[in-house]
Amino acid sequence: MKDFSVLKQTVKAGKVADVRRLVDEALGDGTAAEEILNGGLLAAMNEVGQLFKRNEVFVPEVLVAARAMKAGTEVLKPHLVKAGVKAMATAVIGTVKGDLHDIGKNLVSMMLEGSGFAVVDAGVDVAPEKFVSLAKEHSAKVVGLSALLTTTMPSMKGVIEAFRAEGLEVKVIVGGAPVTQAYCDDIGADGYAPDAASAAELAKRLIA
Ligand code: B12
Repeated sequence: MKDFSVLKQTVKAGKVADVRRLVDEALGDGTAAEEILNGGLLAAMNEVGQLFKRNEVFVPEVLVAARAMKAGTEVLKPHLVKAGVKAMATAVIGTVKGDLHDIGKNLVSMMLEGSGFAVVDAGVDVAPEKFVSLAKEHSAKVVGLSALLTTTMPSMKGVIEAFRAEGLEVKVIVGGAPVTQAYCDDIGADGYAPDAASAAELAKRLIA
């Protein structure tokens, strides 16, 4: 595995232009986009998450790092998507009603695209009816729901009920920091994944 320590440090420091340049250079050296994503950008964000948990950094630092990570992922995106060739199915993804957190949702969206899905991003604060109408409009096979607040998690159940009421054949997957496999089972979702890479694997498995 390539040494991504400089890239990780630069993400953590929030240096947007430098992150873009380093990602570009790594691609130029022939490093696979997925390796840069996992070993550099996501690894750096993961470390920031650990520091945040231990109260060694605070929300502003997390946001600054997330912005730099996002800039890096934008450089990678066309390469990740290219690797996935033709879209095998459409996925609709969004953050549930009342919830404005979108960093994790955007990562999942990107990994889904990287795995060959066409992704319709419903955005944040998405009402159940909106998920249903977008899934219908785009004939989605997978719908991804993200929630970062314990207060907005129950809205996931509402979305699942809305889909079941319509009798739509979609696989609903759920995730976000407070969501667990137990919660997924409890609300009758089709699957749960703890991170973006496993979310994409799960989605592929569910439609296979
Ligand atoms: C950044 C952040 C913010 C930013 C959001 C910016 C943005 N554009 O997203 C801002 C500052 C706006 C914010 C606001 C608030 N926040 Co906030 N925020 C965070 C923070 C620090 C990081 C979240 C994050 O982006 N993590 C990084 C990403 C990569 O991780 P992730 O989202 O978990 O996603 C991964 C997985 O969960 C999974 N995944 C995610 N979605 C999905 C979906 C599917 C389908 C699947 C399969 C997988 C999956 O894959 C992702 C990638 O690996 C967390 C703390 C934390 N440790 O989580 C608090 C946190 C979530 N926030 C919290 C709170 C309380 C708030 C506010 C209410 C604060 C306030 N008083 O105003 C508001 C709420 C606004 C709202 N209505 O949503 C609390 C929630 C507590 C709780 N028990 O509910 C937390 C836990 C902080 C804390 N310890 O108190 N926040």
